[in-house]
Amino acid sequence: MSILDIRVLGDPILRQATTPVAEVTDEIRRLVADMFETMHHARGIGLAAPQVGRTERLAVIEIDGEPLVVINPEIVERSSTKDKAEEGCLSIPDIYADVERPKEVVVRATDLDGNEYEIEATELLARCLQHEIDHLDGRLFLDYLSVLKRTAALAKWKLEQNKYPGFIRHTALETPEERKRHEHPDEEL
Ligand code: K1U
Ligand code: ZN
Repeated sequence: MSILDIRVLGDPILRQATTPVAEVTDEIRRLVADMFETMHHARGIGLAAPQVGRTERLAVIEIDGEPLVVINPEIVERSSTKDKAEEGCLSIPDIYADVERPKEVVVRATDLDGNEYEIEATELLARCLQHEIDHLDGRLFLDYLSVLKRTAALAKWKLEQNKYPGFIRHTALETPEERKRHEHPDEEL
């Protein structure tokens, strides 16, 4: 398994729509294993293929030790009730903002055995699924912010982005101090 580089804001791949996975092959399973390893190393709760420079429509999530692989995911139902909570993004390190999203969603996806399934999600899982599916459609959480908040977030990012030449975050090379700095402020090691 390998820790992959993560593409950061400014890399055009983060704005491209992905291509559905035609067949779940061993190559797809290897990509998924590498994405889990990368997500764990970066201390995230989700990771979508474009974030590691790939165009396949798939993402991985792990919340409370429960791994979830979503291949070709689609949201088939959204609650009308909305919820606002803070989000971060491994492709926009150190920038956080409150985002309003449907509180509950039903997602249809394919698993690693090639079987279709549906998952009803609430709370953080619902939020994370929406965040990852947005990545697969070329959307980022910044797109939901007011002009004022987006401008402030982008101004902060301007000060950070020179740390990532070529829009690449060399995840495997980050020192323990850097990894700790990128953690969400509420998180404890
Ligand atoms: O896709 C990504 O960039 C991963 C992202 C997923 C995510 C976090 C928060 C809400 C929705 C989706 C992260 O894992 S960011 C790091 C993180 O663990 C975190 C940040 C803010 C709140 C909770 C967790
Ligand atoms: Zn993200």
